Amino acid sequence: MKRDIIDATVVLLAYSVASVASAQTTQNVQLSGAAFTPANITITVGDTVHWIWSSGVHNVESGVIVSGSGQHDGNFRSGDPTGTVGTTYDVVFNQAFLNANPMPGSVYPYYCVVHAFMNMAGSITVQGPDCSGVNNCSGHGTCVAQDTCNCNAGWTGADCGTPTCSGVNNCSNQGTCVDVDTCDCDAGWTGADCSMVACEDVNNCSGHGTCVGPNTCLCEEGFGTDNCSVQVPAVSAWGMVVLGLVILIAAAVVIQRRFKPVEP
Ligand SMILES: [Cu+2]
Repeated sequence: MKRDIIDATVVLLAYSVASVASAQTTQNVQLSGAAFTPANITITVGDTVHWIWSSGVHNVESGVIVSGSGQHDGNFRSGDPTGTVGTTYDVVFNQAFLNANPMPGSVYPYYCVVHAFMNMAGSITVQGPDCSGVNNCSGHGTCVAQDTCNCNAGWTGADCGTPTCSGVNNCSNQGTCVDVDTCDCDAGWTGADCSMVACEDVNNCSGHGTCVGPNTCLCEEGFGTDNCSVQVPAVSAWGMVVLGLVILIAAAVVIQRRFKPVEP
């Protein structure tokens, strides 16, 4: 019992791996009596339809039956009718075929010319490739093959889910690209491309300095600390003049006292 479950699991796993790995498949259609079996099939771009003559005299011709007779549209034809059992005919419905033989909705009707009067007909509906494995290209690209996206400008990644910032110098390596050409700049940097210095973490230099580096202020005279918010004593020009005068007067007094003539 347990062994059976394990075996079934292995088979299921092998099957799912195989169905993922083989992107392009072949669909068989039997020709017998006065019918194609199965008559109407849906395939994916790149798939092959493989017709097999099982019994009777038939051919495969694209087109529709009008009033019991086939109207060939020129898309594909197996050749003249044959009754040789085991005869096969293949058509690969790849993108090149679809481009060369476009049909509304990529639906390809066909018939057997011998049994058109008995309405022996079929159709092949060709669907685009499936990109559900890559989030359907995230709405930012075109599914060009099984789980293969062609991303729109501004987007990258297997699922086209990653924005690019090539239009803003990739954020100058000083920020994170968060949307198409939209940067979230690192601390100390600003601008669309994060190339300009910012001082937002040092109160923009408190209005008393210049931002000269990332969160680095050059304070104007009279202000100090990292954010230039603290007033510091400044030696002004007038201060220097007053200080000079005081020194001169003091020196004069000292000199006068030293060389003062001795009182008789
Ligand atoms: Cu036929």
